[in-house]
Amino acid sequence: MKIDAAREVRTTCPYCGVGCGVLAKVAANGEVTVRGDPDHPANFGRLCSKGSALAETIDLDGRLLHPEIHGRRTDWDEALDLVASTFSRTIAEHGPDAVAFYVSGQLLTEDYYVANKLMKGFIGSANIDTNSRLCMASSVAGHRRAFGSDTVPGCYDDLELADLIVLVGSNLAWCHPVLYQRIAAAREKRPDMKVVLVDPRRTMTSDIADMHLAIAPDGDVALFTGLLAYLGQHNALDRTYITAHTTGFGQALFAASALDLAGIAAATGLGEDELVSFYSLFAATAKTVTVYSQGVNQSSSGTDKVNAIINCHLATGRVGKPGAGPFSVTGQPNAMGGREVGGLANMLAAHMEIENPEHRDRVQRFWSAPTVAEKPGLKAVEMFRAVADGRIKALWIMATNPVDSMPDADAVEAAIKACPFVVVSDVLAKTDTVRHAHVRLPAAAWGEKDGSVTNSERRISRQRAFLATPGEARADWWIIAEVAKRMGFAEAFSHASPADIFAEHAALSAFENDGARDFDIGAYGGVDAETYDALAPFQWPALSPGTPLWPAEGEMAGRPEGGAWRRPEVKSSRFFANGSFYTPDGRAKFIAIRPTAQTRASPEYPLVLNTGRVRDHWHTMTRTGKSPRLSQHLAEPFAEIHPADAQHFGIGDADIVRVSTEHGEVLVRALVTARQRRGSVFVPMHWTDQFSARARIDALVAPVTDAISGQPASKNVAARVERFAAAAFGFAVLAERPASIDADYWSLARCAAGWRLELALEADRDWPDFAASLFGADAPGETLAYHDVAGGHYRFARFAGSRLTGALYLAPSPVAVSRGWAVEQLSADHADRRGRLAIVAGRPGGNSVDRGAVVCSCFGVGANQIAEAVRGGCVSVEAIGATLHAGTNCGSCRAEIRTIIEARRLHAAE
Ligand SMILES: Nc1nc2c(c(=O)[nH]1)N[C@H]1C(S)=C(S)[C@@H](COP(=O)(O)OP(=O)(O)OC[C@H]3O[C@@H](n4cnc5c(=O)[nH]c(N)nc54)[C@H](O)[C@@H]3O)O[C@H]1N2
Ligand SMILES: Nc1nc2c(c(=O)[nH]1)N[C@H]1C(S)=C(S)[C@@H](COP(=O)(O)OP(=O)(O)OC[C@H]3O[C@@H](n4cnc5c(=O)[nH]c(N)nc54)[C@H](O)[C@@H]3O)O[C@H]1N2
Ligand code: SF4
Ligand SMILES: [Mo]
Repeated sequence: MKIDAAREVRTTCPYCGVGCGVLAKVAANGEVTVRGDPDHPANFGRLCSKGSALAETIDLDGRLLHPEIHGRRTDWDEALDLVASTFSRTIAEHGPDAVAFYVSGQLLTEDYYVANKLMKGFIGSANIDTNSRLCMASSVAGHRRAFGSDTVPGCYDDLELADLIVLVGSNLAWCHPVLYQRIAAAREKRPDMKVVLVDPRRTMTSDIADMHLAIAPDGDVALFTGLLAYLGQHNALDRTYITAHTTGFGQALFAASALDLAGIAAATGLGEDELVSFYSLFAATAKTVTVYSQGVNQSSSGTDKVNAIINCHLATGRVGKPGAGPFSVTGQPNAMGGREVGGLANMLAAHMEIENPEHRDRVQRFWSAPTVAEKPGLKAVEMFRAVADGRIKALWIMATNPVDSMPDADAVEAAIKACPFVVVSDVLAKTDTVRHAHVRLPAAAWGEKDGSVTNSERRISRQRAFLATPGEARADWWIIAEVAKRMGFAEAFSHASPADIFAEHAALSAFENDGARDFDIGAYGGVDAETYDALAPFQWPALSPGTPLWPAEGEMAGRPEGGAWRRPEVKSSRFFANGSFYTPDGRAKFIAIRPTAQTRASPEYPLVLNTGRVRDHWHTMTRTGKSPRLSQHLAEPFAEIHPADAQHFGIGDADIVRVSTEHGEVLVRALVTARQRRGSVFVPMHWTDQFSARARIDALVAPVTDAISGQPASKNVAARVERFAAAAFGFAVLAERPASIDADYWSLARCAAGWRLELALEADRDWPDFAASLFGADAPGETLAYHDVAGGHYRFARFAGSRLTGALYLAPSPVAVSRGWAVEQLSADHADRRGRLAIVAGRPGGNSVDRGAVVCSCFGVGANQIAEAVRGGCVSVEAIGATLHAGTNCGSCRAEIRTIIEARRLHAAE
């Protein structure tokens, strides 16, 4: 496609489900800049730290640029022929269920649509599942149980209109930062607005919370069944609504009342007074939105958690009203789009059901397909089990990294290795998954591809290319369609462009719909290329012209308030405002759920392992790991542990610890903090074999799933933590990435002029040898070394001309060298030889101040600098911003700045 370099291209951020609009521009010299799109209704110009750093992640370093078969470069024809013929042969010999696709919420809707069409309509199996199984499956199942459809009723405006926002298992400040900022801004305008946070950890999101309930792991079902019982006991029900619009209330209330308040307190680990304050606040506040995310979904009781929450909203009639409703916020940029096309193994396209013969028939006719899958396919965890035991013989993985992100990840890796035929489409040449592929297909990356994505509030936005596609990379939809053609389905996969595919997808959504299905974007059925190109963000539904604007009562189940989607002046739509739902009787269903307590800890594994995200990294770091800015916020994998537990297990801050479960172990840095709940340990999901010696946390996660949704319980695994007895600790900076690192613990992070490396070793080594292996034995340059054999200290620096190419510090205890200072030495000029000794000494020379751990990634401001400014009289986030700029660009670090200010204040008051 032709790229106009001078123009700013309107596109969408490829990270989280907030779906922020981005303006991207390529300057004449090729330099790319991005800024928030002021006109996009998700972000109105704001971007978080990850969105702001997008330009740093689009270089071609590490990109897969050519198709490969068994590691050998080949051309597209050979690669596509091999994929098509192997899939066809496997299907002919073993049936359609012997093949599978494992896809991703990071595919664009058009890619996803084609993949699903090929598997369900033409191969005739439903063995296509997606990483959304690990992410949104419990919400999908909960919505379908309650509403009869997978519908998110509300919109972002509701977060600004609410008087109470309950955040359950959501670290919004770090994971949906722009929504967090919208809430923070609304709260500043309306200080009466209340926020409650339900999370075992006191995350940065607690910065806007009036109440933090540090709930016991998986205590949520008890918390919300307890709330339903409380609403019943305190006359806080909307009886008119319950009678007119719902079924099953009696049984739900009865089941919920199984425990009294003391029982709920025991099951949630919360005080009765805390429970009553939360319950009475909820009861008294009509405009309440409950936002929930992975602390809810990723649980063996995930679907029940979702329905326990929805039950409370139905009982108070708080669904689909301005400022009120349950709100499942989606993680990936196109988690919602994937649900629309039916990318989950148990769904059909366009929100139709695989178990429904009428739906199957309709989809088959629409596609003119030879067949259609007749039963749900294997869900992710089952799918990889089937790969392991040989039932699945050909597997195609697209835009996801299961060797790192699936539970029981070592078993998943072994299954992939043993599978006779594995195809991976990815943008990178080397990930923990790509390395096992027989066929590697180079996909076009963000910035190069065209299509659409749907965000958490059902808003469809275009992603538009602003960069030329490098090498032989191709869009995912093209790759899939080419394979389909070679499998003999040319006619059905003759789409010429994403616009063509979108037009078909939109037409299917309206096909024989007549108000029976929530997902309807018939307004765009058969859309032409020009209209598609200019498509402004819009929310679904968007009905075809001619569909009645004002539905007759009972006819248009669940359609948004007053036909809002057709009135241009109404910017946001809500479902279910009229109280009718997509169930057969049009009523929402209460689900009877009994409160339960869930403990997994055992004497052998006395702690609960909780896993999740950090502010500046995205999943398996394939993109954020390229950005020096984003890599300095948290540069190492860590285990967050409460001080009392740390003491009990003999662990000091900055020790290396071994976290283990029945399934595996990792080595990570200990981060001792009272923000953690006692009895729990939190390890982020981001670090892979590409960035650390042994930190793939999913190797530790049990493949336990929710019985209804099949979603893994990634946040509650019985675990043990022990101090790793290191004989030596090390730190290094390197201009080039080392070819290999031979150490028990290592962690590598990108920095401005190279890499920084943390090390720990169980036994001493020959340190000069070690330095040679790290920096290359034959690399040219002058070296300086200092070796205190008795004291166990070793320091080494290498220079090429006036540049430092590497420095290494080893000691028997954690190395105290300033990281910020050492990193800066890689870009400094060292022509003056007298200064070089300071590098080996490892001390900041003279008057340079160590800025400490980086808090503000946009301006590179560290914790020590902020603390210093607080001492100097800056006592508000605004004052820090005025002095240091910190927190004044994307604002993602404002909560952390406030924490530093408060810690200093407390310190001063002591
Ligand atoms: N920076 C960043 N942002 C992201 C992503 C990223 O990788 N990095 N990924 C995106 C994706 S795909 C997703 S799905 C979202 C996820 O967004 P979130 O769900 O907000 O993120 P997590 O860190 O996975 O988990 C949220 C919280 O659940 C808590 N939790 C654990 N167990 C329980 C429990 O039993 N009950 C309750 N109530 N809480 C519990 C954890 O302590 C954690 O703080 O983030 C999206 N945004
Ligand atoms: N323990 C634990 N495990 C978890 C979670 C947790 O909280 N705890 N969270 C789960 C959740 S919610 C999620 S969403 C998953 C995420 O887990 P994954 O999906 O495995 O993680 P990513 O790093 O996003 O992987 C995306 C891959 O797609 C590639 N890619 C990027 N763009 C494109 C493209 O346009 N086309 C193609 N073909 N490839 C592309 C990237 O290089 C990368 O290899 O992890 C899940 N796993
Ligand atoms: S909040 Fe941040 S990561 Fe999410 S879409 Fe917006 S800019 Fe991207
Ligand atoms: Mo996710």
